[in-house]
Amino acid sequence: MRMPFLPDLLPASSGEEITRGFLQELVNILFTYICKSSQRSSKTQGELTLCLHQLIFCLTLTDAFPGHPRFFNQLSSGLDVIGTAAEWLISTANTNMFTYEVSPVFILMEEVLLRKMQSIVGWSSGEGDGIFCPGGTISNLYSILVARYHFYPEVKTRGMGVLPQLGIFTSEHSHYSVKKSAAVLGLGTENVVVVKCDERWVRKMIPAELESSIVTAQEKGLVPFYVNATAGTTVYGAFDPLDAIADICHRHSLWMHVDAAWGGGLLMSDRHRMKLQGIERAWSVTWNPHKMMGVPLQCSAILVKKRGLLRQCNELGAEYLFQADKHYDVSYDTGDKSIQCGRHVDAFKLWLMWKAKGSQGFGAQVDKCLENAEYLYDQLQRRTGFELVYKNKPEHSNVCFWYTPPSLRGLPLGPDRDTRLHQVAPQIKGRMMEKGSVLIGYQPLGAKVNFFRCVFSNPATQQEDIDFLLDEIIRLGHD
Ligand code: ABU
Repeated sequence: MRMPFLPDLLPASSGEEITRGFLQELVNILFTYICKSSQRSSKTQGELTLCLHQLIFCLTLTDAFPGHPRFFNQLSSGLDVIGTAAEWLISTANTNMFTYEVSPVFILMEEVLLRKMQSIVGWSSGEGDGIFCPGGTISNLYSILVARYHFYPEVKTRGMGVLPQLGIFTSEHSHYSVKKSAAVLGLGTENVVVVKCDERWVRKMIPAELESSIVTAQEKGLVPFYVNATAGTTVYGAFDPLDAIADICHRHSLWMHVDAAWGGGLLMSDRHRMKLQGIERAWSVTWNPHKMMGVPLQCSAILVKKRGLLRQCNELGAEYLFQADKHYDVSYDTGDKSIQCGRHVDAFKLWLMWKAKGSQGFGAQVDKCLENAEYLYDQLQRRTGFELVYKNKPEHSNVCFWYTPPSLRGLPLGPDRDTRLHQVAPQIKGRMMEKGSVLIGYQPLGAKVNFFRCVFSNPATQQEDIDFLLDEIIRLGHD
């Protein structure tokens, strides 16, 4: 049903006043939302009512509020006001990132940002290319796509028939997007070789295991071409040993990708960037500013060391869009580097936040999140009923732990206790969601029964929120 006032809004003639009233009401609603979601007295999830009186329109949604200081559920959280303003501006501009002619300033901003990120990764000024794309999974997919094209450029025109059975290597704690990309690209998930991690230390890929997996795969007829190293695994926040992996890739002439979707933010911190030592040797890097740097979703980059490869791999030169005889330098028509056609202006959010905070501001934000993780780690060791999943100090802001309610504490270790402990985290989380007081994720992993994963990426979170989380788990974990 069409709303009765709709014909009066711009672009209707004389529509300015009604449009101004409508948008001002919307800004008030959004402002209320922002205030509410940052207040500790608000719920971390619950009903969100949008009432636009001018529209005689009310909508009630049930949703989570990732900007809430007690939202620990996802790697992306927080609500940055500058980033939000940028997103509003982008929506209003409603332009498209495929050609310079429709987005001249945003295209140049993207270029400036990509170069800055490449230099932070450690590539020299003559090196580096990239593009912003929708999320870490798509960035990882790009890395496999360009790696395959680098070794087998004829795949673009002649298809899969020209390829041998290619092998991809990634750690057992890497993100599932590596397997997903192998499926999407027709390489097959069974040709993704999962490399063992060090279980005593912090779940890093074991370089010797990588090397022996490569040799074994070759003996079985697979042709290795690509290794994914993870800088900041999703659950444990572990950093693979990048230099050692780079040595192996060099020895075997393999493409080295670093999935720094989660860990890339640490490059902004003088205190923590050495955890990514060796990233400069990667041939491609995934980095999600929408995670640790708090840029509003989505903002993800794929960086490729070899200039021109992305374009060669993906360009089709559709003549209605990418005419070669335009009056400007068509290398700025960056859209053909992408597998998309239309593309959202994600780079502007990062650009504006960088202008506002500077690199130091981002660094301080990252340091604060890691301090919060250390605080939680200390508290878990002091409090009764909590147990760390691994004992080492966290490298990133992930802290994984079990809570054992009083009724389970006397049980002997074994399958019965495990079965009951497995049910604890989902039950507590269910109670959290009903109450809306705090939100945290959980998962099983390998032989480990369900445990909580707390992640910090919201600069609004304070130590009092961490105390609250632990107290609330105890309250909600009653038998
Ligand atoms: N790459 C998506 C990460 C999902 C999470 O927040 O755990």
